[in-house]
Order: sequence, then structure tokens, then C-alpha cells
Amino acid sequence: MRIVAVEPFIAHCPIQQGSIRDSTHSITHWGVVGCVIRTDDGLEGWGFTGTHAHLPSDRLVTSCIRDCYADLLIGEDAMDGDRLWRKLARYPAVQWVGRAGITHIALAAVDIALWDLRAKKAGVPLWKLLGGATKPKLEAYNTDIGWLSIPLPEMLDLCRSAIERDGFRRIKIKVGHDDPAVDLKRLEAVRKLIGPSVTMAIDGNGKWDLPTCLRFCRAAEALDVFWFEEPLWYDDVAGHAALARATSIPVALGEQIYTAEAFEHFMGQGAVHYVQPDVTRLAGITEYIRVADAAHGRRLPVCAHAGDMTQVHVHLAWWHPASTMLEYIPWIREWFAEPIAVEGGNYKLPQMPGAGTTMRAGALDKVGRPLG
Ligand code: 0YR
Ligand code: MG
Repeated sequence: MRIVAVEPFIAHCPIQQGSIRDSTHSITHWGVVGCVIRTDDGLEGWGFTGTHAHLPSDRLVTSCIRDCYADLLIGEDAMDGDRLWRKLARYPAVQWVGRAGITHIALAAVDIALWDLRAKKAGVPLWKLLGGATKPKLEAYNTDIGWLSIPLPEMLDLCRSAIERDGFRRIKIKVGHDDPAVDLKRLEAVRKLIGPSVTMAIDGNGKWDLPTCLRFCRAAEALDVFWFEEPLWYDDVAGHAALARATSIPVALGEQIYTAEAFEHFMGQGAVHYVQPDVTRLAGITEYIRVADAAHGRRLPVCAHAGDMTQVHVHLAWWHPASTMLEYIPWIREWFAEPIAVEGGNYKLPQMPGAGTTMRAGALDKVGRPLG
């Protein structure tokens, strides 16, 4: 399975609501930025990272794939995933300018494309190649009803239909207003609506400082919060550890963490309870497995973040024994050959060979952007 071509692409997929906001980001599109890797036996592997769809920075990612990685891949055997991961990650010209960030998420795209190829070569979906489904069901938790940009009455309507019509038993609500009292009011209203049996996680997207979080958590503890995600700035190990000691609300994080080593710091310091790796932020599936295994060794649950809108993570979550539930944000489903599907609050098991990354024929013609 020799690699004969590496073709970068950028796709900007409009999100259904038009736009959404959390405490630190406002977005209108989800960026699917990566490459198709072709082999001499006629297979094509698709891999991508997830971005907030800014063309200039997306072009840095495709430029890294085209100008730094492609030559290292052409002629190689796509079966040798670990060897190729190391070849690219340790390539001096790239390693010197970034062991995280652009070079890392570009490697994520390549690594995912290589796994997609291996699963296609074996003729099985990725979860099967990795070792099979280790659980009878995979629950989805709904993030798409709780954006900060949704006014409270509308958010309550969305929560109601997600639970009553669609069968979700788990939801996540964004927090992070300048005045945390506004968030408490929203959370109180949601808890009152959903009752005690639906789980309610919250997500601060790194906005608040430690004193604000401490004060907020003292009040929020009464609302049975399932986890507090990214309460503090993404890299703050000591702050998250202090918060985790001070409150009974579990801490979740990982969507902004680029390396397995960084996850080690958080887990080693007791700064995270729900580990949220993302194949599009870490350097792909290869590094995700390292993190999930390390979490498993500590008996910490793994709940991947949806940087891929869970096209890939659904495979990993069905397979990896440490995975519990999986985030649900259904924005880009229509662009994929086998879109993720949730029924009655549970993910369906993918059936198509590959890693779930193949885009539908013609998708790039519609949402593709110039590579520059
Ligand atoms: C949208 N999920 C998240 C998105 C979301 C972020 O701005 O990037 O809110 O992915 O935190 O848990
Ligand atoms: Mg989050």
C-alpha cells in the first residue's frame, strides 16, 4: 500500500444555526482541514483536523501538509502507521518550529488518513480494526442545545425537545458570562425543567479565573452538575488541581491539549476527572490511544471532544474500554459518506470500512476553499 499522492484540502461547513457562541469563540462555520492520501492500490484515505474556519490559519495547516509532510510520505508503506507518525513528528525541520499547534494538527490529519487507509485495506470500520465494540451501547450527550448565544426560553425549549422527542438523557450547557449569576440563573431553570435524572454538564471554555470558579462552584454544587469543563485557562495545571480539590463538581478538560505529555501533567496532578482527548488536536488517533490508555490505567473515564464532530471519535468510543459517553454536535453530518447517527440518545455503530472521514462525492466542490 505505497503512498502515491498527498492532496490537502480545506472545507468550511456552515453550521445549522447560522452562528453560535461560547464564552471564548463565535463561529459560523466548522473547518474541516486535512488531506486525502492516495495509494498504489487505488485506495484513498481521508484525514482532517477541526478548526473555526479561518482561511489564513487553515492555510498554514495545509501548507504544513503540502510543504513539509508530503515528501516524507510519498513512496512509503501506509501500513506503517507508528513508524510514519514518528518520522513526521521527529522531522527536525518541523519539530524545531512546533511540537504543538499547527504542525501537530497537520500531523493529526495525516495520521487519521493513514488509519482510514488501514481500515479500508482491511475492509472493516475502524472500531473493528482496533479490537471491536467493548460496550452494548454508546450514549450521546447533547452540546448543541446549550450555546451561550441561545436565550434562556429558547434553550429550555431545545432541552425539552432533545429529551422528550429525541431521547437524550445527558446534556451540556455553556457558561461563562461576565456575571456568573446569569449562568446560575440559566442552570437553575434547566435543572428545574429536566428534573433529577437527566445529567447536566457545564462548559466554561476557559474564560474564568480561579476565584470566580471557586465562588461559582459553591453555588452550582446544589444543582448536581455532572462536570465543569474547561473552568480555567487551558494550560493551567495548578489552577485546575486546586479547583478539583476545592469543589465536589468533577473537572473535565482536554479539547485544547495538544500532547500526550500535557495530559500526563493534568492526570498526574489530579487536575482532571473526565479526560477529553481529541484526535484533531492531539496528533491523530495514534496519540489519542496513548492518552486513552493512560487515563484507563488511572481508572479515569474518557469522553472525547467533538473536534471531528465525532466522525472518528464514534469509532474510538465504541472500541476503547475507558470511553463512556460521547459529545454530540451534528453540524457537518451532511458532508460525509457515512454521517454519525444518534437514535434514542445512543450512537449507532458505524458500518462502512474506514475511519468515518470520507466526505460525500461533490462535498468539496460545495464547501471547499482555495488552498492558497
Ligand atoms: C465551538 N465543546 C466545545 C466549539 C466546543 C466549542 O466554539 O469549538 O465550544 O467544541 O467546547 O465541548
Ligand atoms: Mg468544550
